[in-house]
Amino acid sequence: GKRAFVAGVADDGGFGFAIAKALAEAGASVCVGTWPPALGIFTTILRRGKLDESLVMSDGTKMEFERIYALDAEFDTFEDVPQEVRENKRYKEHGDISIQGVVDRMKADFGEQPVDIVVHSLANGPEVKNVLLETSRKGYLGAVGVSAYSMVSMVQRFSPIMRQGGSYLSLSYMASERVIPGYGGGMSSAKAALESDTRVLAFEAGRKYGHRVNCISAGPLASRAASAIGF
Ligand code: ZID
Repeated sequence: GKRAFVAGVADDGGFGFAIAKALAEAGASVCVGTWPPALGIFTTILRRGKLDESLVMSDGTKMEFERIYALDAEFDTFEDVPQEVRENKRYKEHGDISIQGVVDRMKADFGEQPVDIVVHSLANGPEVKNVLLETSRKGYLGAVGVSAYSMVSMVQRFSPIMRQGGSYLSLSYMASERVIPGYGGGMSSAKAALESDTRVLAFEAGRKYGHRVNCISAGPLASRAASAIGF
């Protein structure tokens, strides 16, 4: 069977959860990556059965996540994680929450080439509520770092542990191509970068590893992230 890693699942309301479920329905084992600040609540609601209804698959069985890894896609390696973040109460029990940290954990848990499908379903823009005209350099680079570079880093780091013929998917938004007021803080820039990077990464990772890289420009979904910005 195939194994998928879906980064960006912290409840049952977003694209990541829906994609994880569709992959499970198709017979894949599914591991997810969850942002440390959201991980405590996610595991609690899972444990208390609050997601049980959403977890029921079409054959009546309940989807199980094979693993839930703590992941902060702002960091490529543990060396990149600042001391104050390492010591933060939401982080310290999880150790290496970087992208490479998840890669290393998956190797330890499942062996040298444990994954076929990697889904990037995460984004964050600290200044998303600011129009671009009022976005700081820090806010802009923060949005691009978490929402776009994280995909570059994931393709770099997961490819050595991804089987031949494996596949990446990320999620974009049309605000990369057209002016959509309200999608600020450099998020429109991040999605433009993500889409361009998808083409370049598909070329490079296709040649180097035989892996595919795709990006879907999604329609509207009232996820936590979208609701937070009033979309
Ligand atoms: P979600 O809240 O389910 O997922 C986002 C996840 O990212 C959450 O679990 C966060 O905890 C996680 N996250 C944030 N920061 C980090 C970090 N540093 N490290 C690790 N994880 C982190 O929301 P979602 O399902 O909306 O988002 C999933 C993907 O879909 C993102 O890339 C979105 O940009 C993308 N997307 C969503 C929508 C939407 O409607 N929900 C649209 C397009 C793309 C969209 O906004 N018309 C109007 C709006 C839209 C489309 C059409």
